[in-house]
Amino acid sequence: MRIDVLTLFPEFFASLTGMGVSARAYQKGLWHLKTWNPRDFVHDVHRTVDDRPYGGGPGMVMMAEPLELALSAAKQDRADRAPVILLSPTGKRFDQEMAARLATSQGAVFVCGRYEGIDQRFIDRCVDEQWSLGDFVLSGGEPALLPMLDAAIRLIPGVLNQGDSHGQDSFQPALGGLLDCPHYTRPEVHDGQKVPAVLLSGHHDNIALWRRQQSLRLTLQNRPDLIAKARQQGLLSKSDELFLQKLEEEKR
Ligand code: 4GO
Repeated sequence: MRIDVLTLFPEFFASLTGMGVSARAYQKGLWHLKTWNPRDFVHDVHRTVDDRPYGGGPGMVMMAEPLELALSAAKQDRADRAPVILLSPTGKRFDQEMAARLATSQGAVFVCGRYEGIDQRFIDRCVDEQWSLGDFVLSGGEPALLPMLDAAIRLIPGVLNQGDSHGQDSFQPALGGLLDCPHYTRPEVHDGQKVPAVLLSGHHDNIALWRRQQSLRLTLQNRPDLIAKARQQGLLSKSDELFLQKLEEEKR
């Protein structure tokens, strides 16, 4: 996965290349990153990358030309047909499935906006897709892109050392798209709070059932939309349905 980013703030991405799982994977060459600063492609005295909006209104708009020059350089350097993806609150909502697809792809060229936004002519001519992290407005595309890249990088084969420790993550197909269950480690008693006894029992079927039911309980409580989706996709067993019915009855 090769990631190119058009950004006025390349330093944002130092956290991914410098710390934790993503940094180790970066050092191992499991993913690549190159940033392109539109400011490096303009040569007027003030190295201007923004201007006032036509039609008036508050704030500034990123100019098309510096972005196009930066994008041309990135595309020439990649020499593939990777999609150009703009981070925007009006884009398609990012999810685990998009992370997984990105992780096993050639990668993408991401465009991070600043100020009030980007000249629409750049978007019309150059952008293939628009992605959103969620229903909120940020001061730039960079803080939306960081978590998306983190989510994808940890899914690249070989990044997480233990077999596939992400098969059991929230939203992964193995869990039927449900939320993950709670986790516990030593000590057995922490400040009077015990670890649930079933997890100490060594009875693997009972443990699997408890975890599944915890996932169902948590998902019904916090994300009933995901229960409906799992049901639609035929990912809930007869035993899942009976347990959900019991939970609904407890509520009444
Ligand atoms: C992306 C970009 C929110 C998102 C952004 C999001 N805000 N929800 N702000 O993914 C153009 C200038 C958009 C600031 C940018």
